[in-house]
Amino acid sequence: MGVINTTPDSFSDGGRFDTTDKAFEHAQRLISEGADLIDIGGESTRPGSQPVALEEELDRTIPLIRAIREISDIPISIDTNKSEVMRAAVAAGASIINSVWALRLDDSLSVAAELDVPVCLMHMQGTPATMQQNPAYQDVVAEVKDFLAARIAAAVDAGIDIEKIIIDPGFGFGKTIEHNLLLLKSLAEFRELGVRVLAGLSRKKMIGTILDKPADQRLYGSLSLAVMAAMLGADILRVHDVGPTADAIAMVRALGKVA
Ligand code: 8Y4
Repeated sequence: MGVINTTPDSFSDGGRFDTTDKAFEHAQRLISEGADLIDIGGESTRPGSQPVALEEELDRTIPLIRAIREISDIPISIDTNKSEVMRAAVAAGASIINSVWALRLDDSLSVAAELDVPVCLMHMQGTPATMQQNPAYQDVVAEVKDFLAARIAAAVDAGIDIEKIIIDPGFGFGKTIEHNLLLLKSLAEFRELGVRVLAGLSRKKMIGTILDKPADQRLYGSLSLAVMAAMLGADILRVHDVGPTADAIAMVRALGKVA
């Protein structure tokens, strides 16, 4: 899964068209590098980030989804927590909902069920604004697993087909570096919940902390974590660097093909 950020500060200081245009070019690049799906988000969920207004989020994502749909059949996931954005994105051609709130906000669970598309349910402790202030767990793996089991049950109850559910431990979302490492080490356990597992580790702070490097120098650290996650059974990797990750994962796959 290749990541496209549509927040203006991450791409340009120009207007809306400029931002959408650059995001579209980036999408074309990710597709050419071998992405199997593309994640589009219009609301920053970085630590400390503030919510974005509905109209702004729609403006950032919907024209981009339409533009990608005109050139490719690649599945598009919409990273949003607003049911209005879910509806508009699916109408525009998105086919997966990525919810860092695990569909806990407003009517998002029932709307996702109604839209009848695959959903990614992610664990987060707290809210994006405050989650990194004091992350605390008794047993991070057990608690994240219990949370995801409960959200799978809620989604199935709401009418979402179990085959359409993807879970994600939510690396960096209300977790210290030690919590993140414990979750990664135990990633294989999440498969016991019986649905596909997504891991988002690319360029994250844990890499920066361990390597003492800024976000633009975290490629090798990201590739190392992508290989580990793949070997531990992750089905989908959410990454910024699609081409390099595709090579790294092709090597993991080769290992899986020999006795
Ligand atoms: C540099 C670049 C440093 C990006 C940090 C970041 C996940 C996610 C995000 C994830 C799922 C991010 C929307 C955070 N992470 N969705 N979204 N899983 N399902 N930070 O791990 O990429 S945004």
